[in-house]
Amino acid sequence: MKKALLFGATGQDGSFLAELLLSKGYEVHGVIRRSSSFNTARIEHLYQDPSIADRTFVLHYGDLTDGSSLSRLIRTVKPDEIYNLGAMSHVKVSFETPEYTCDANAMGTLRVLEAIRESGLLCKYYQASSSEMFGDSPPKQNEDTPFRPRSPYAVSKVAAYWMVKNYRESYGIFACNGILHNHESSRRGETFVTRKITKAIANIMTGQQDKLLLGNLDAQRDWGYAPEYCDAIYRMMQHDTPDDFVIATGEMHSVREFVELAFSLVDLDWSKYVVIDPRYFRPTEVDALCGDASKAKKLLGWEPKTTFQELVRIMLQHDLRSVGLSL
Ligand code: NAP
Ligand code: F7E
Repeated sequence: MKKALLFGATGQDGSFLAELLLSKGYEVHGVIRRSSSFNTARIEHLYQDPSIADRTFVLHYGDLTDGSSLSRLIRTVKPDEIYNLGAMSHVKVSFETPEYTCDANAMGTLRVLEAIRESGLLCKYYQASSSEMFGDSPPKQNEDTPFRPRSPYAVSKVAAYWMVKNYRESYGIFACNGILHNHESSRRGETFVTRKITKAIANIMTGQQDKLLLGNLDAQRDWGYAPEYCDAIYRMMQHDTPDDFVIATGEMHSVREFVELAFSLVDLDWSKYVVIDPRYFRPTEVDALCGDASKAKKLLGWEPKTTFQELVRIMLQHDLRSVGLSL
């Protein structure tokens, strides 16, 4: 039985990846942070009691800012594969907490790579790189597009990306960068724009909210469906050579289009509810991200399936159901 160690297990992608690895027969070790409130909602359905002798899902406390916890975990779990999905992942918040963002995202990556090197384990490593690294490099972005990061988050991810490449080249570690464009689901954090919109519509429909405050409606993103992107992550780690891959749908839509479509599905006029609030503008914006995933298609046989229209419907349906409504 293969063992996987998963940083960011409580996040959107971590929860889907844990499900995928368990379905493939892995023993999955998830790393969680101590929090004053519960942060395990997305993986509660996977929980296995510690008294189960042959349990396949095990949670450990750890933190990417705590090097000794990382070394200890790698030494004791002895994973075959490490997936580093842990990060301070909110671009706007990274402008407020730049030092912490770089510590967790860039130094955190270095700490894990160094712990692998020092352990001498032959274990594979996946890095959650991001399309944000492309910044204002025009679309379509592929593996050869220059990085022009526009936020502390993006800078931290660029540093981590190069660290991964350096450890691959210097020490022969099987280490991959997945350069994923935006991917969403019903488990998306509620402060990211897509989920903020679908949650707000459910609240508006039940009279719990009357306005939706948003920032830049003109930004364009390439939005895919998170479970499919986790399948791409897994495929990268099973490929015969370690490599870097862009994962994307190749289709771009504006925030305004997302808003229009989501409100139209419940027959509401979005312009009556949406208010532009400059607090949600970013000091520097990334205007247009759209990926070219032809390398992943060719080498991994990966292709996106869920369309933009289906994605909006899936997310909205979930949030409506949670308040007793349906499309
Ligand atoms: P997410 O929902 O925000 O999850 C982030 C995870 O990282 C959570 O489990 C979080 O724990 C954990 N974490 C945060 N700081 C940590 C620290 N100091 N030590 C250990 N764990 C820490 O993000 P996601 O959408 O699943 O994305 C997964 C990864 O892919 C992230 O690295 C993100 O930057 C990257 N990415 C995401 C997208 C996207 O569109 N979703 C695209 C490209 C790249 P808590 O639950 O305790 O907060
Ligand atoms: O913003 C605009 C905002 O926060 C998308 C992360 O997963 O994907 C994500 O980063 C766009 C931006 O995602 C609001 O200005 C307008 O242009 O949903 P978002 P993001 O910044 O693209 C990348 C690939 C990652 O790697 C990140 O980890 O929407 N926008 N109004 C707004 N954004 C938010 N959050 N809230 C608003 O009210």
